[in-house]
Amino acid sequence: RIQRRNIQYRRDIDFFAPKLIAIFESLVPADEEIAKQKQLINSLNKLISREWPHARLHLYGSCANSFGVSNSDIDVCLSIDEKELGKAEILLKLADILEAGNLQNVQALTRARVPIVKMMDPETGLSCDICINNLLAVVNTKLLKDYAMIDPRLRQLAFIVKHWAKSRRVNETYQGTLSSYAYVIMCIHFLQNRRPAILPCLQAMEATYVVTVDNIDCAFFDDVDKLHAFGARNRESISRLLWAFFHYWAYQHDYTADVVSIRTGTLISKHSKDWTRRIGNDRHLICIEDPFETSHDLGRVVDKFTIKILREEFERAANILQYDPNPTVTLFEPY
Ligand code: 3AT
Ligand code: MG
Repeated sequence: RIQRRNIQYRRDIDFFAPKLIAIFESLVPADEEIAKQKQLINSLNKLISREWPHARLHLYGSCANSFGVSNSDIDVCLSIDEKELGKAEILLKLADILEAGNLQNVQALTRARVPIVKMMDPETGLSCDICINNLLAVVNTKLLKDYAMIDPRLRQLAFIVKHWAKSRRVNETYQGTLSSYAYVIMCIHFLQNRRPAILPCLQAMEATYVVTVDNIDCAFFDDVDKLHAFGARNRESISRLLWAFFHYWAYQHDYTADVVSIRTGTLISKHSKDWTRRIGNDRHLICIEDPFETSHDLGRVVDKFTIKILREEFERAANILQYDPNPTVTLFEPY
């Protein structure tokens, strides 16, 4: 199936760049929405600190990594050092605190893969999920946010790819397709590997941010203000990049041998990670290494049926961007 086709861009490839930018802009949340999220976190922090003075809430996921579209749910992590209580007990107590604080639809899902409390704030209308001590997610949120500040084309590309994935229903991990987090990592990897490169590899640079979370050392260069001109030598438009992204995943990526790794900034081999065969439920049919939990393949949810669906969708997108007269409409047609 690997065709390694080197197709030339259509000659008018840049004509739809302004349309893509307009789509990106329509997806970015307004400042008021960001302000509402901060307001909610502040009021929740006050509620919680009465009961647990040392606990703190962190925003993570798309509301904090700068890849969130408007009206998405907000992801919150409670960091708490409670020796006596187990996670489930903390969640149940948290649910009580929130109910007493007049939050609505409070539900503790203690047996989910990632146990959370769900709730809705009637004042702002925002829904949020609170998990406990998932600090690696807080650190990977910061990594994604730092990458986004280096070159504006990362956010543009990732918003459009996420929008495409939602429209085509290939952003549903419980159905065997990829998470938003995985798509953003794929975009970062892609931009690290343009020539000239559009993004550096922050984890390969001198570390200015170092934390240890769950025995994993997380270290990367985070003084990204110094990198704002990093991608300037590459002048590719967003339409060219989107075209090349889908061409890569449709026709060039070697699914049998390669692992996408933003930690190293290059492709690494499945062989080196022992990801060449199915182990338990991990099938490794599309391999995307988590930047910190390096034994974690973000593609593990993909099975022999959904890999076909994904690859057909990559091909569909590549062909639309190559031939369709109205690519910015056809690309997002609902599945
Ligand atoms: P949406 O806008 O909600 O679709 P998101 O960025 O919030 O996108 P997810 O809902 O997929 O992304 O995940 C929320 C955060 O949880 C993102 C990331 O910090 C963390 N996360 C998600 N999946 C994983 C994973 N497999 N491994 C480690 N961290 C993850
Ligand atoms: Mg989310």
